[in-house]
Amino acid sequence: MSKIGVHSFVWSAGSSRADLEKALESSHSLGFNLIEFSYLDPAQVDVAWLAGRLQALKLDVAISMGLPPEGDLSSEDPAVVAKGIDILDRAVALVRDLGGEKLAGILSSAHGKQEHALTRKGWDNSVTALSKVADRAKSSGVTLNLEVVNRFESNMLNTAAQGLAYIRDTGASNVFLHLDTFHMNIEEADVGLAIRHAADKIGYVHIGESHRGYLGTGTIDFAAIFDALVAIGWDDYVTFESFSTAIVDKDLSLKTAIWRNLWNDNVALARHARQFIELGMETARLKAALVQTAHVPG
Ligand SMILES: [Mn+2]
Repeated sequence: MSKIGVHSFVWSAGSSRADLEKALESSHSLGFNLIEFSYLDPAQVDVAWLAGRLQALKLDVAISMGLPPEGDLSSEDPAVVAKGIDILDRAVALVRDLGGEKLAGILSSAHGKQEHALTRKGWDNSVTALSKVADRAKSSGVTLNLEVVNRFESNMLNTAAQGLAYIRDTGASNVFLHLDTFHMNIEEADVGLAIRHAADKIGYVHIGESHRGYLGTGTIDFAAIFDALVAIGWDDYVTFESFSTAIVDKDLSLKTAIWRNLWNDNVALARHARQFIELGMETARLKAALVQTAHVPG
């Protein structure tokens, strides 16, 4: 059995109690083990209630986010960096208060297409600021998982190797990579090799298709990805992420350029994704066992 999660935007981009309840119940009834929410504002959402519902349904939780331009840790403006630190500290507190362990997403820079290349000073500012956040997050038992995204969504960490260099510079033990097959498919020389190379620093995984719709209906070689995950002994969460114009979050849908309607029936989509990941991982385990089995004349 694999540990399989689902991004709540498969269900709803709303954060009303009814929207959250629907997302929780849908995830639970389809057999997912984790639900990922985009950052929820504790001023709008009853965090204690949500933590209780997660526990009652035995669902693990992860929070993801992308820093806004005004909180870009890689800015050369100290006030912008300070704002980014504040945003991340709040997100760490939310993960802790929900009973989770993982903060994920674009945490080292702003999320969005940039009009300038990252500077050395920007890299250093980000490393220094994120190290502080990571240090404080330790006492909450929260890890920071840096999503490596394609060039159109950040000018900082576009490959797993860049992410490894960044983590090395922080010197922190609770900072990991958040890898996403959609982004890796655009930037990595070889997705499977990149997973193997980054093995001991991977903290979270997103599974998404090349067009962000139904798994297996795009161009990503998922067999190679499942093989790599099995080869590195991955036994943590693999979370399905998919976007369609059927469910619109004003901010995220624009930043991720969701212009097409790739599905309407989210239950059918999520059921298919869960089966696809489960079967893919199981098949990869069977293959790994086969190549290790020597049949000799008895
Ligand atoms: Mn992702």
